[in-house]
Amino acid sequence: MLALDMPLAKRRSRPAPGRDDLAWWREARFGLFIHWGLYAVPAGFWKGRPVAYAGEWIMYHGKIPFADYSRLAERFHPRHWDPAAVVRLAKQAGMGYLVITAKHHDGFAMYHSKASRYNVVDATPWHHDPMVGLARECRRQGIRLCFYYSQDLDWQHPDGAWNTWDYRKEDKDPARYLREKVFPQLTEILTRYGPLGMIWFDTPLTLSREHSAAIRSLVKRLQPRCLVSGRIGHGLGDYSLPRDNFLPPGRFEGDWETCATLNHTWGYRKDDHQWKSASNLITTLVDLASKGANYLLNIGPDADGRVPPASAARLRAIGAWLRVNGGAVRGTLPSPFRNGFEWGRITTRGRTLFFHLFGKPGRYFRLHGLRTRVTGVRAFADPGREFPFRQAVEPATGTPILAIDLKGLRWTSPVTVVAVHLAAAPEVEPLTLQQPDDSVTLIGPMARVGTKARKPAMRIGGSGMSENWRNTADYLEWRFTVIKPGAYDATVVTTHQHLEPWSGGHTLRLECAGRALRRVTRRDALLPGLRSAYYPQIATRFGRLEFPRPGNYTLRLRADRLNLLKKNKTFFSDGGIQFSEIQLKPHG
Ligand code: H79
Repeated sequence: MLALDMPLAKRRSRPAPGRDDLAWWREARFGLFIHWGLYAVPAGFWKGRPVAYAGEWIMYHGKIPFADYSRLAERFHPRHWDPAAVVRLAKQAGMGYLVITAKHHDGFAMYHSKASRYNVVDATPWHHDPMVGLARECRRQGIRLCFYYSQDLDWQHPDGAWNTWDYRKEDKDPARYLREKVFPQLTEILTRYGPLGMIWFDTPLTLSREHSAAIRSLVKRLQPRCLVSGRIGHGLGDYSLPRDNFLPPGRFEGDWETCATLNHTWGYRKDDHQWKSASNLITTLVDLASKGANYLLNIGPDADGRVPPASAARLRAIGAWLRVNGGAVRGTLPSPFRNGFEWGRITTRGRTLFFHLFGKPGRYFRLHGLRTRVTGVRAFADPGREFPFRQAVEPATGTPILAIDLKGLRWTSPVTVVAVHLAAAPEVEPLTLQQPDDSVTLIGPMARVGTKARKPAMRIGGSGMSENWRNTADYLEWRFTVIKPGAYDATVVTTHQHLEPWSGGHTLRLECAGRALRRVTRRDALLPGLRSAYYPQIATRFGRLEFPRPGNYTLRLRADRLNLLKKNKTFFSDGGIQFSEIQLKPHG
């Protein structure tokens, strides 16, 4: 499987940067992505017709000959490009870094390159290097400048990957492409614009480990503290990336960043008006922070250099929320719980937990599983306001319960933060717990992978997704605590990337509390929620379980029969079962 994310097994060989090199990036939690290039000129349309998929891929999907595509440069004269305003927008949004396309897959350099005349100064009537002003503004306004650089796909250079309509695949020599273009251009961007926060490499689809390693060492030789994104390939990045727009089922392992769009495209498309709401974006930022990931959110300026007003408005709305609540996001550590909650998320700083309440909070709040003594509860936006709380232990299971009376808490839409101060560093119950709303949610990152074979082939990857679940010997197993005995309905949720086929029709067996429920995974319902937009959450109802008394139970999920279709295999998916979660809810 060619995965964009880095399976944990591979990351073991990842060279560890000095802890300090990642410190600024962890602290920032939130960055601006900018996709800007020649593709902004056609804006998703070629010869009057829309070309499907993200705007920056138009050359590829339209199989546009280089001779035609390169003439877009003659029309690139962005009168409204304003680097000071763009950096100010990032600041207003509360972001700490900015990543701009120095060269995307189309091969066009958006800075003055000596290594290739196919660049914004030499090939356009604008004759202007936008990165000079941008670097200056970043320095002035205090934002880390980073460059995106497509190291593998390049549709201009005959030896670059994936242009097979102009050049024969058999003739391609990747070493020559690296020597003639990638190394010289990386040297340019790393030596001309001052210190860079990172080079954001992307789509490692064809380069060898040796080539990725050579690219990495070039970056580190020229700027030792410059980070290298996980998509350099072969587990050689300084941190990991899941797929575009991915939201994890639970806390990540290690350092991660989710890059995401405000609408659906990265490079400007004039027909993409499907904007995410500000409240969706704020909630997503909180979700990712609680799971230990950065959020890199994209704008695609148009051919005149204008940031779409809908993008700017959303970024400012996030910034307005962060001005009040940013201290509960920036510089925080992830939640001590691996799972999220129906009611919201948790981030941590030292001995303080920040409870991020989604939606309008009710008066009485309860949390299960926090072992540490609480010393005080305050409104984050109004620290003068303290709330009464009580800690107790549920007698039947020993589950610690924290109850807070939030009477008088002022709601800061869409997320309200409550600071919970502890007597020591937070410690939580290790098992999955029944929640105060009586539900139990079992997620991949909380499971043990078992097998009837000698060694499991399936695993839960660092992003929390099941990988290589293509056999009947392996299973997932959870221990969890039931507080309220009774009848529960079990639902198994599987998923897929929205543009790729779902791998369904597998016969799964769920064993728990003396029962075995056997069902074929099918689309009984699509669950709502943040994750569903790019990873539809497909629910299969499995039926009823009985928990006769409070206490700990074990649940096992395995495949009795697989329905592995060739057509479900894609570039990024192995076609196996993509497990998301199991939900247990009181029957009825
Ligand atoms: O720069 C943005 C995207 O252009 C780039 N990453 C973000 C940050 C990116 N685009 N697509 N991908 C990464 C994943 C590649 C998807 C593909 Fe396909 C699936 C390539 C081949 C199969 C899409 C569908 C392109 C061709 C068919």
